[in-house]
Amino acid sequence: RPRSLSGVQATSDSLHLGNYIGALRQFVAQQDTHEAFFFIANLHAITVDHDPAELRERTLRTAAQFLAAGLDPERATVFVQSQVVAHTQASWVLECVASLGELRRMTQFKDKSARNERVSLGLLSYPVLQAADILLYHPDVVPVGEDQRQHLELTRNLAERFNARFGETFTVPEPHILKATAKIYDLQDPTAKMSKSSPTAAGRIDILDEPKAVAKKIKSAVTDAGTEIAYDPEGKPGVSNLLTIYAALTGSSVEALVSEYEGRMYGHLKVDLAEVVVESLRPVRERTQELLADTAELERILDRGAARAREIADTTVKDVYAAVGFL
Ligand code: AQP
Repeated sequence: RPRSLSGVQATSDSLHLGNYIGALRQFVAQQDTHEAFFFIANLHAITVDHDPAELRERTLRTAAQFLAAGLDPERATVFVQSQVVAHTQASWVLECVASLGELRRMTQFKDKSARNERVSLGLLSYPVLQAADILLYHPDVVPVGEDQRQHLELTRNLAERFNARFGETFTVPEPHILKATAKIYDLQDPTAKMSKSSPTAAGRIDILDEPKAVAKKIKSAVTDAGTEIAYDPEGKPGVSNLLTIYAALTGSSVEALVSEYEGRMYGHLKVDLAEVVVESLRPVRERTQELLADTAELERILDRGAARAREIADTTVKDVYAAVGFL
């Protein structure tokens, strides 16, 4: 089986619909076709100011949402990043392979450093830790959203550079970005990606939102002054985003939806989509709440996941240390 690996940051109480469609659902699909490793990135979560109690809570909540969305700890290895020390060990070595210039050029660093008053060194080296996260497991594919393409490219470059200098050690991974769902947009600003850190929650649907709130957000989604329901991301970004979400959650094609809604109004599409989203998220929200009622069991699952992850990651670190000349 090919191996798949990806992670999600523990930076919010609830994942959003972009994380769910762009990442989580791909994870769930891959647990049957791949040897799958999915982790909660808590080391990455401290690159910007954070509250320790909140981080602890969010780590568990993110894990609960992984499982509630359908990840099965028997079929996929689900773990917390900080519990596998190899990630930080490999990261240091890769930091010495990466250059300051290439890290400064990362779009996410430029955005986030402009938004934060205090810019930590970790915010700059973040993509190197991400490269370590990935390369430790020799994955064949890394399922992510479009926003991660540049970091994936850096990971590939670092792997190639390391291999050229110190001998074949890392597998050069391929991104797995599903074109149709790679970028879900903000409902209030359909030219911006739906994001945990968007200024208002009105444009973002959280997995754990109450059904009423979900319906309200969809009904007030920004569209355009026209009336035709058509897929045209340039001219009709709002409507196109609604169609993308609808298609992703129901499995029907955008073309089929466009012909189904021919001659109908935006309001009809929104009412139906609200129903689709509410019903898709309902079981995930309910299961998350159940899982969070017994965090001891959740922590046991994560301990087992970390033990399995360590078996692979520790072996890679040994190879890396030997390759660079550590005793
Ligand atoms: N809008 C999106 N559409 C499709 N995929 C998305 N992802 C994020 N937003 C969208 C994918 O979700 C995975 C986990 O995200 P993360 O926690 O690593 O990413 P993030 O970039 O921190 O998420 P946010 O919401 O955008 O937070 P901020 O605003 O802090 O940057 C990744 O695979 C990501 O591609």
